[in-house]
Amino acid sequence: MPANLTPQYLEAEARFKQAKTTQEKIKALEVMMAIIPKHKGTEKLRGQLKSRMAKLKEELQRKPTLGRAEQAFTIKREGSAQVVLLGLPNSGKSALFSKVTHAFSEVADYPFTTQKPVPGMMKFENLQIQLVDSPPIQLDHIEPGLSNLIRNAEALLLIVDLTEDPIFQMEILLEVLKEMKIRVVGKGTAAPLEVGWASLKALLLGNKCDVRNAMEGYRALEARFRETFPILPISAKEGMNFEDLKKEVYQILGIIRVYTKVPGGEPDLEEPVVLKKGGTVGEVALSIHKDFAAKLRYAKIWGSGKFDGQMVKRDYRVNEGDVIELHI
Ligand SMILES: Nc1nc2c(ncn2[C@@H]2O[C@H](COP(=O)(O)OP(=O)(O)OP(=O)(O)O)[C@@H](O)[C@H]2O)c(=O)[nH]1
Ligand SMILES: [Mg+2]
Repeated sequence: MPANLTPQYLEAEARFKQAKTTQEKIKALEVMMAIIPKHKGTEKLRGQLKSRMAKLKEELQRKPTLGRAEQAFTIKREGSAQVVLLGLPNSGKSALFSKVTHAFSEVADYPFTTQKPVPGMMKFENLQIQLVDSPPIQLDHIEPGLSNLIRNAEALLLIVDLTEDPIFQMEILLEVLKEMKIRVVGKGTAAPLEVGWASLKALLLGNKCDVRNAMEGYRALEARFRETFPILPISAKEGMNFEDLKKEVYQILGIIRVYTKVPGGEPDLEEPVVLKKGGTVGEVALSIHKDFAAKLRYAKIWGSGKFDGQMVKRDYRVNEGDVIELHI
């Protein structure tokens, strides 16, 4: 007997696949279990969902046995995305972090100042993006927990000091990431991953561009990496290029913002619904409430449609800035 899964179910399943943390997986699975059609054809699948849920809950129970060091490296995601700052000692990670987030992380002229990850929020237009400052990368020692911290994030900022052989620093960063089985993707899309590997988008930042001769380092860095990474020169100290930095971070995250409104009302442009590029009307509804997604009949759309207020179905792919009126 065919399962005849509904689009709502498939959306919830897509969420499940995208979920990164155990908690997120449980949440998505709950939705799947609630809306899966209950008939003979889905019996086996329902059984599988149930045992998957049991395993996830068990996993959650087990979590507190993580080592202390690893616990310190577990940062709860807040805002629209989590972005981790990585770099060698003294490259200026904490200086940048403190300036853009206004959260506190000690800055000092000696290396290994930062010993634990520190979260803070960076405002970009109407979004809050979480940045995580991290301890420095070294060739001979990888902090336990760092790999997980990175894998749970959406993107990386690779920070190099332009006054200290930036190409060499970047090579070390890439080497250490490779050891952790983390592939960084700058420009373009990468080939499929091998089992056990993770892939993250990354932006390369050449810091301390306020220092004399730093731009020489930048030009060398650019010549070497411009084909593979988006690169920006910045000065954490002087706040140079911060606007471009925020825009680039938004770009590499691959997310879009849409706005919902009620019939006859105005959209709240301060409260975007954030989706992955390619997200659908159905996903917009799901992000509001699972019942909403289940009952959705159609939507009206302003922005990317052929005309204002055009009627679209749940599988319609929304675009950045669209205003959507959901009808149930
Ligand atoms: N001139 C200049 N100095 C900077 C800049 N950013 C950071 N610094 C200096 O570089 C030193 C290291 O800065 P931190 O922000 O502590 O570097 P970090 O990468 O967090 O260092 P660790 O925590 O040890 O890994 C400090 O003396 C900062 O004042 C910059 O843009 N320009
Ligand atoms: Mg630091």
